[in-house]
Amino acid sequence: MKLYYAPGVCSMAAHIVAIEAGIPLELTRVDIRSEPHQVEDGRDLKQVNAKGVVPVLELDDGRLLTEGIAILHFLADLKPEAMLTPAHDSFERYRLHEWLTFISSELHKTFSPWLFHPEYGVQAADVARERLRQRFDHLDRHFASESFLLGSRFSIADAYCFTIMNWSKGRNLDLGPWANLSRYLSTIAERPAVRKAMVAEGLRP
Ligand SMILES: N[C@@H](CCC(=O)N[C@@H](CS)C(=O)NCC(=O)O)C(=O)O
Repeated sequence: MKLYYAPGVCSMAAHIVAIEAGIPLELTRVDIRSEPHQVEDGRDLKQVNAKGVVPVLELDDGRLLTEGIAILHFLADLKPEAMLTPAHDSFERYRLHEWLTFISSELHKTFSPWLFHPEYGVQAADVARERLRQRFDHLDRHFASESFLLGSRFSIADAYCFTIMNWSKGRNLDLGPWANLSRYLSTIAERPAVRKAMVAEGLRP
């Protein structure tokens, strides 16, 4: 299987989950700063995914899966023994969806595009930062008593949350005031799978 990725962006969640689950992935790098976004083999990303974004998972039979959350579920379901998602018939499964939706709509799409595209302007960036700070409050309250988003066990939601929260660096969002959230992120950063993914993507030595 092949993961189309760009270093440090939302595709890193799928990369982390694959390593956590012991699923070998071939990594195909995409330059999302170039226009059009160029795949390392020279193709325009839109030839792979008409939506023009990563992540894209290419299965061995050639089928393509897009949308990060769908890819995270797919990978976790390939290796249920890794227990990266709660059982299908459990209430916890809905908690997982609750967190994944929160990360996607409240964190991911508030960081990006508002804090990544200067053309939106300083005012839009300030509004986005304020919205994010409120979301950080919510996470910080949660991590006052819980180790992971689902309580005591790491899940695909943590891989996604860590990946997006890692964008705070360099976005004028000092996480100092959110001590519980900061502790959580430091713990996740030291997981072997997370370290391995970050090293492979050139984010740490
Ligand atoms: N809805 C998509 C969004 C993916 C997305 O926003 N990918 C970003 C990187 S985090 C991207 O490829 N951006 C390039 C662009 O917008 O041109 C998902 O959740 O997978």
